[in-house]
Amino acid sequence: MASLRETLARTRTSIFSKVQALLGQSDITAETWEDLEALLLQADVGVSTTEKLLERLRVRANAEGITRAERLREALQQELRAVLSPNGALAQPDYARKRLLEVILVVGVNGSGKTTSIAKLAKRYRDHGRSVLLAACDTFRAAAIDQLQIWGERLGVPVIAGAPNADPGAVAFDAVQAAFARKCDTLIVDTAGRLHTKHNLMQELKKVRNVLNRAVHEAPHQTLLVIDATNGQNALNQAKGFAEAVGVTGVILTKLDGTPKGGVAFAIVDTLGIPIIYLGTGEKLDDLEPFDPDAFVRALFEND
Ligand SMILES: Nc1nc2c(ncn2[C@@H]2O[C@H](COP(=O)(O)OP(=O)(O)O)[C@@H](O)[C@H]2O)c(=O)[nH]1
Ligand SMILES: [Mg+2]
Repeated sequence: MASLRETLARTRTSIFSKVQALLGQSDITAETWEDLEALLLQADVGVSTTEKLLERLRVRANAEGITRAERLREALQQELRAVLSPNGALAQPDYARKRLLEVILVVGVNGSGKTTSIAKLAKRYRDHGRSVLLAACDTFRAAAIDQLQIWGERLGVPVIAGAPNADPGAVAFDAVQAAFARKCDTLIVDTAGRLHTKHNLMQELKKVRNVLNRAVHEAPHQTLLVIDATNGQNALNQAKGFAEAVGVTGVILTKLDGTPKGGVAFAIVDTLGIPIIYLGTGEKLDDLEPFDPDAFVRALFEND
């Protein structure tokens, strides 16, 4: 399993090492602010979150009499951490069994890493003693069903699937019945990320959600949105669509390992107001880790 430090290597070496250098042993000048803004934007922190961060730092610099760049760096790290954990509370994954059947709905655009993340989640829940069942509700592509079934076989986790183009709501319904019959306590539902139109996709996801909700009290108990970090700011617009259609309780941010756009994590939490629960750090089963805001910011500012 890759360390967070390795996962964020590209974001750090291409951008945050420059922030480090900028906020070194020197006095703050007008240029310091301009360069800092440019670097945050390059890291895909996004315009509104970058402005918010700079405003807070300016207020603090005035109030606390900060004139040295190295003190501004400390303040920046604090503010970055604050962005990632807005309520001060950590959104940690919880594997304790609280109900007969916990339903986790996973949504996101095609290729974002849903199916892979579901396999990783299934392994985690299983390793925590949970009995997992998977539902292949991405019936739009036959390959998507096969992919989930292959992961299921590798993990020894049952997969409920329908025929290609089957009604995803019907598959979801069957999966709930199968979960009860087999006394499984965790149902993870894979969904399509692309249909003929975005409207169709959102309608289909709402339908799956409603089927789950009618079949299991308060389901889905988690709705996780998978976001591909390499999409940077574009991912934010997609995310808004999913959040409006099905409600999203948490984000799995994938492919951080291959991108300098790791700053998108700040934009996601700040502009969507949705916590990041996990990071995808590679393509293997163990490449998923609970999101830790402090460790994340620390890894961005480590020395290479
Ligand atoms: N490097 C990297 N690749 C990932 C990660 N998560 C998924 N992938 C890859 O992204 C591609 C699409 O993943 P998939 O799960 O099929 O996406 P889906 O269409 O949303 O179900 C696959 O090649 C995965 O191996 C990650 O965290 N890091
Ligand atoms: Mg898939």
